[in-house]
Amino acid sequence: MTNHLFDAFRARIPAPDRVLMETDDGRSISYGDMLAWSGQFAHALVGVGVQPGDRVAAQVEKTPEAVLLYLACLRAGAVFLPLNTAYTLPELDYFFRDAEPRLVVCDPQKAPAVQPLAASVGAETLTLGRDGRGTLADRAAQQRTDFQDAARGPDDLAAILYTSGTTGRSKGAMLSHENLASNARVLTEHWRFGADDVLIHALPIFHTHGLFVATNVVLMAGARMLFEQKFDPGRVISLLPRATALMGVPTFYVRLLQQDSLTKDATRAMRLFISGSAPLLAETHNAWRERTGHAILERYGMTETNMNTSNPYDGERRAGTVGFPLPGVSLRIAEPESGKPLAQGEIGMIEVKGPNVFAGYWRMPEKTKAEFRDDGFFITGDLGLIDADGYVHIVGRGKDLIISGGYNVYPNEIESEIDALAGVAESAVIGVAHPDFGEGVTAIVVRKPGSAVSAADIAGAIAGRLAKYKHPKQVIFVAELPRNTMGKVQKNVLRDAYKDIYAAGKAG
Ligand code: MLC
Ligand code: AMP
Repeated sequence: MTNHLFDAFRARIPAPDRVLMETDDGRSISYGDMLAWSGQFAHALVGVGVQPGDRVAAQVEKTPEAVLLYLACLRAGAVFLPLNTAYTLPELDYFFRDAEPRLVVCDPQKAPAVQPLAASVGAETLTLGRDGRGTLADRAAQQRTDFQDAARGPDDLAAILYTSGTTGRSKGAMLSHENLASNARVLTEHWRFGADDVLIHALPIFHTHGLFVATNVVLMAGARMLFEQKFDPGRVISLLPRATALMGVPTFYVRLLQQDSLTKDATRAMRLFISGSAPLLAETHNAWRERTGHAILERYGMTETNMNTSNPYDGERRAGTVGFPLPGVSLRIAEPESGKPLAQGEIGMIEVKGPNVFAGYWRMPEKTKAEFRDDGFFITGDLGLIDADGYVHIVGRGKDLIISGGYNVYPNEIESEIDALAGVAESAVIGVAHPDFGEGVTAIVVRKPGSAVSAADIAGAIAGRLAKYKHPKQVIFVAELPRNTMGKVQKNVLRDAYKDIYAAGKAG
């Protein structure tokens, strides 16, 4: 029997005693440990009734055990559903109702609050803590290490990752074994990862970047990762002499550049710095090259598509561009409304097709249909152009999305919460250039006549309802919102009016 993705990882294991992960608290986990322990975790999943196709939702801290849980899901044929640790209970409740998991794994401290939500959709709850301990780990420890992997083909689901919706509800992007396997294989080859590579892994593992780009590439290469629970610039610099590669969001590079200890000498052992998830400013790219002698390799992807483009390994890594379509990925620029392909150099909608592109949104056939063209191209919502040398440039977003420190924030979700307050007439949430997070979530609010609703009232109302990274960094009160002749709020006018509020040195 074959298990499409896990077999691919298994085939790349260099030797059982080779190290897969070294943690910041001094643990070392070998490939042999990974095989044995993921087998134990898989037995534990089956033991609570998880069957192939069942969803396993996990809101857990970053630990080696969390990676074992992901691998155990693959091996048991379950669909892994990782959730941002910042999500609040109302957010979790939505995901549980929508995905109907068989099992929910959460932090022991959160279990009393999470368990009733899980039970309401018929899910079992097990725990896994920051120290890698909990009821899931306890059960796993009692299991056999050999596990007969469930048969899973290329089109079977491996994971569901939720992306916030432009309007209304979050959508679960369904990713198949082949979506993940094909992308990991292509990236491993394109970026020349091999068994001697050591990746500094400081990203969270509940989104595409940290889980599928970083972890899957390491597994596909039989490489090693220095597995950091959290991004700490000083620590990352201290690890550079022992590593060969780093993957990060632009905020990582901005913060690393603030460290005096970032020097050419400190990066001498490194062969590759990769950035993605949000635009890397040309200014950051240039400062990095000047300081370290390395050109950051920028790539472009999204939850629904995995990675679409990458700057070249050999050849010019062009600042402000995301490089070329990856092997096997077709990319075109089309007129947003009609989908008519545009000529080279023209700005339009970026559309992609390939084995990397997801299988659709979970239980949303209409939404899925609306985001694909008839010939199978996925409409990314990103606006771009292809220059004369073939480099793809992202020039904006058709979708109303803010990216803060690599996390996506949809204004609609925050506006709904603010507008629900008694003293608020209306609001517009925008992204404003921010020196650290790239964009800062900013709320522009109109009070109802006579209302004295304050920024603190708004913060208080959102706390506990929305994940912290979605909270406005500033709230600005205005008499009215600018509108066009159609009555639509002109967010571009607002973005322009407030473009300097986070300029270096200012509050926020
Ligand atoms: C934390 N905070 C954020 C934030 N991260 N606010 C806005 N945006 C963010 N990204 C909040 C904290 O809750 C805290 O609030 C305050 O900001 C300062 O926290 P911090 O200590 O400075 O933040 P830190 O924990 O260091 O986190 C920053 C970060 C992190 C950049 C390291 O956000 C991060 O790891 N980002 C990576 C996201 C990622 O992996 N994206 C990939 C998505 S996949 P307070 O009020 O308590 O002070 C994808 C596809 C693709 O996009 O192409 O890859
Ligand atoms: P997510 O839905 O979290 O996967 O975020 C995907 C979005 O992040 C894409 O649609 C882009 O808007 C953005 N993105 C990812 N990588 C880059 C990049 N290198 N440059 C600009 N935007 C990017």
